[in-house]
Amino acid sequence: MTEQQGFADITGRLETLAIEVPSWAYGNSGTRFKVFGSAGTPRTVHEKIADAAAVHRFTGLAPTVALHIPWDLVDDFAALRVYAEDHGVGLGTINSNTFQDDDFKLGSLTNADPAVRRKAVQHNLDCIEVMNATGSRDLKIWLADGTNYPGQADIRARQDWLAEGLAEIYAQLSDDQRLVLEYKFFEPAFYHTDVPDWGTSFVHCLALGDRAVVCLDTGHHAPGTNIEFIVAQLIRLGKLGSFDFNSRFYADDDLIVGAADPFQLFRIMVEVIRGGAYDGRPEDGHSRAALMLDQCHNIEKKIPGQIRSVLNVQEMVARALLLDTPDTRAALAVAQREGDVLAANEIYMDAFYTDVRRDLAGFREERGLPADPMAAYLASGHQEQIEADRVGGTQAGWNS
Ligand code: PSV
Ligand code: MN
Ligand code: MN
Repeated sequence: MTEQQGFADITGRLETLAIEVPSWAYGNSGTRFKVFGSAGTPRTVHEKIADAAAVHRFTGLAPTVALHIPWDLVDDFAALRVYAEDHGVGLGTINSNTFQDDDFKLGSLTNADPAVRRKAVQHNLDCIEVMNATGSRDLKIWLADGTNYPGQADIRARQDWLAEGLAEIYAQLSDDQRLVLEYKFFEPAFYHTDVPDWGTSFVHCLALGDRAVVCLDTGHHAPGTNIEFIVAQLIRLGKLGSFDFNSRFYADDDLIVGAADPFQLFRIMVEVIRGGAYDGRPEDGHSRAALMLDQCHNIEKKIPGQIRSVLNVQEMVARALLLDTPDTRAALAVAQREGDVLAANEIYMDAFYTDVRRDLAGFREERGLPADPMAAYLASGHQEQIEADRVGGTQAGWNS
């Protein structure tokens, strides 16, 4: 098999790649040490959506943008939907936020105080109202809930409260909406977290029903965790709902996906494809996993940062699809069956090492897109234009 033939085999599947970008990637972000301002940063939700639309225009890869509530709160979400569609993108996942209100200091859905739990449930119900107006399918819940000290709280009772709160929220979803429960092993809580791992997310989703699924954020695991194994297992169980893609060197770094470890991104996409969660074959019980980004661009420009991110995903998806062409799949199956460890590994690594960049440039051109979206964006004058236009007002930040 030559590289050229291999690439020709995957273009149809590559065309279906869609990556959801987060509105908060366009706002200023930083660490607890400093949030740096940058020229051209959006001042409104509308400007964040316009930036997301620019990423889609140059890459053809990012047709939807996720919102975070209340960071992206507006009076009229139906009008925001029309605004987004006029710009060529749709509104995607609605992320609820119960981690920036003083009332949630000791927990939200898991708080010992029933009044606080009620407030947390209500916020999520409000988010479902937003979804009804935006036409969004997914409500994504990530909880900062946890404790810092052993004995601080009844960690078992908190699981029961969590189950009750989630059930109340789930009951309000329509038949075509999903609850997506994200896990994270630590931070901001340092002793225990109430949804720390895929197993905990899984058991809550299982109790809720078919439309409750797990979100896997690639930055939310202990170093050395075999994430692609979790991916394979969740797909087997029919519970992998979505990804929050980013990359990390140490903790939840939220860096550009594929920047730290492109091979890990490849391995993850191999399992997504292998499990049917890339193409989605509902007749075989496979639904597509939503591929989202959850990143912050603390020091680099935001739109180019997002362009680089979606291109990195496209590149690793292409290489992973190469492993799934009929001949290669058959050869790998033979090597695995025969216990030929080195041959199997060589076939796998061959796909990873295949340089698809030239083929991807041609693929884009054939579809009326720039061969090199990053260069085209930088040459377009768009960045200079928004930097000149967006003076005055308050720049949107990670929390506004
Ligand atoms: C938490 O670390 C998280 O990954 C959740 O997805 C939040 O919604 C997001 O980050 C905020 O950036
Ligand atoms: Mn996340
Ligand atoms: Mn995170």
